[in-house]
Amino acid sequence: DRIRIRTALLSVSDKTGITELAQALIEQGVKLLSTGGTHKAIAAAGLAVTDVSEVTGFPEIMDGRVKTLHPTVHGGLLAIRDDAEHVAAMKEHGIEGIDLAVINLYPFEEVRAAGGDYPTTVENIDIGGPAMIRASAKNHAYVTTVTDPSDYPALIEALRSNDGQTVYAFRQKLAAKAYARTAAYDTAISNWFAEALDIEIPRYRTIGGVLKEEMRYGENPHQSAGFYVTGENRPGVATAKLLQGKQLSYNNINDTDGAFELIAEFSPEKAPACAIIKHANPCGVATGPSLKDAYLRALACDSTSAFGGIIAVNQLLDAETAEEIVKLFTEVIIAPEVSDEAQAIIAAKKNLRLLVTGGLPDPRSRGLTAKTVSGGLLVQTRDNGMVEDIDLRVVTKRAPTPTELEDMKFAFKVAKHVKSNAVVYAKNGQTAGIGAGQMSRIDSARIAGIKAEEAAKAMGWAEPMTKGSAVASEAFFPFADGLLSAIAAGATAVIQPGGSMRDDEVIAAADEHGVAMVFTGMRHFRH
Ligand code: 93A
Repeated sequence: DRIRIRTALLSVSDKTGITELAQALIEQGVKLLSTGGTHKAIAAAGLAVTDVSEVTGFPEIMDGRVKTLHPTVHGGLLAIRDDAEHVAAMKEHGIEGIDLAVINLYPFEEVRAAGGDYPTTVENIDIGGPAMIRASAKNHAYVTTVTDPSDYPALIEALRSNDGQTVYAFRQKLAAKAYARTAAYDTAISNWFAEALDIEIPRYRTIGGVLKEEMRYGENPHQSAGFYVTGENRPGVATAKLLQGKQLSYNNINDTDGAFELIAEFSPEKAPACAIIKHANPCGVATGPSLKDAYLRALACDSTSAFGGIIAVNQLLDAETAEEIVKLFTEVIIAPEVSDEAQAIIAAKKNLRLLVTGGLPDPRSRGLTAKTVSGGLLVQTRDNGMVEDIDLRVVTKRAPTPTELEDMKFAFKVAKHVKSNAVVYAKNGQTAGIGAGQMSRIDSARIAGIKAEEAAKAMGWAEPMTKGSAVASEAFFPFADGLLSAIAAGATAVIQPGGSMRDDEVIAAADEHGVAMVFTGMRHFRH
């Protein structure tokens, strides 16, 4: 159960805490072996350390590509200490046991996240490190494997309190972590290839990440949760800078991601745009002549739900917009950039979190989404589909007017980010009513209509904005009823994927009411 550590191999890219650890190991009488850079760091602290090439009798070659990949090292890590044959082999080949491997890997994830060029990223694929981690972790009956500098204090404490020994349970836990580390590492490499080559999901494509922060709880207080970064080079909530406010919760992160991915659909070159999100669904989205107008127009759609919401904007957050935002209780703001003045205004609201991403994600770029099911993992490419003008097919007698067409496209973009069944009314680049997450499409259409009426009351408008609006449905109308409900609410133009068995019935209903309808041929389910 207890194994005394006599020899340790230290090979780390992240040198954090390495000299302190080396010092503590020496105090326990441990002999240290190390690779080039790590050796240099430890020796520079005046500590006794042997270069691993002295042990292997082989120099580091090929720019360090081969430094520890040697039978002397791997034999030392893998030998079963009480197996007569293994012991004989060690003797015969002059192999000494290595009882502790302290390894952290070339910073592949960091290089990838920083958008390193192809050859640099490839060169940062560590081979010897994972090999040693996996070897020593396999042999956890005898060998201790440490892959994370944050575990050094626990190791030091374990050795000090156990007379220089580690116990089996401790080594087991570290072994489990070791394989999680190499798995996450290889996942990052594989996903980087997929991204760089723009290829489809091959059989073994995986999802993995490195803990960014532990959350106080998950979706509910009795659930534990953590936020992991995958290293994907994509501006968003995972890599954003929190300029102020307390840590984001699990739900905040989920909602903020939804908000930012939605707003990224709206090019800042075309118009300032703002989205307000609640429970991962937008409760208002709008463009405007200014960002302030866009915010106010988004807010007008459903000012009740916007309370405690999450706001995303598609360009620099300016002072006049910030002035408006702080008037209402908001949980999080996420923006590509923020002006100093706007930041100062937001600073007055201590609890309001402000996230800055440095840019917008490309809605067309490939990526993965994942969801667990019992005993499985559902992985798919991100919904990066975007409907182009050329995809649109007018199916009614009346073609949409240019204004209707703009509103249709706007509404369909928003609908893509609304939980199914999604029905979105829009007018003049502003959502007029959003129906989300219902089990039948007609209910979503009705709810969106009701919300629009409530908004009109709240804003003191003569009529709901659905009058003369365009309506989008993220999937086809299976029956004419949903469409008729939208027409009753005042929609004059409809955009939907089409493809229902009853398309003819739906088209006939549209024609009967002089409504223009286009099919996109693309569906945006979101569950
Ligand atoms: O290029 S490698 O894949 N080849 C190796 O044989 C090897 N052995 C250790 N990279 C290798 N390492 C890695 O070097 C370790 O995982 C660690 O990240 C790094 C430490 O190098 P240095 O001590 O020279 O800074």
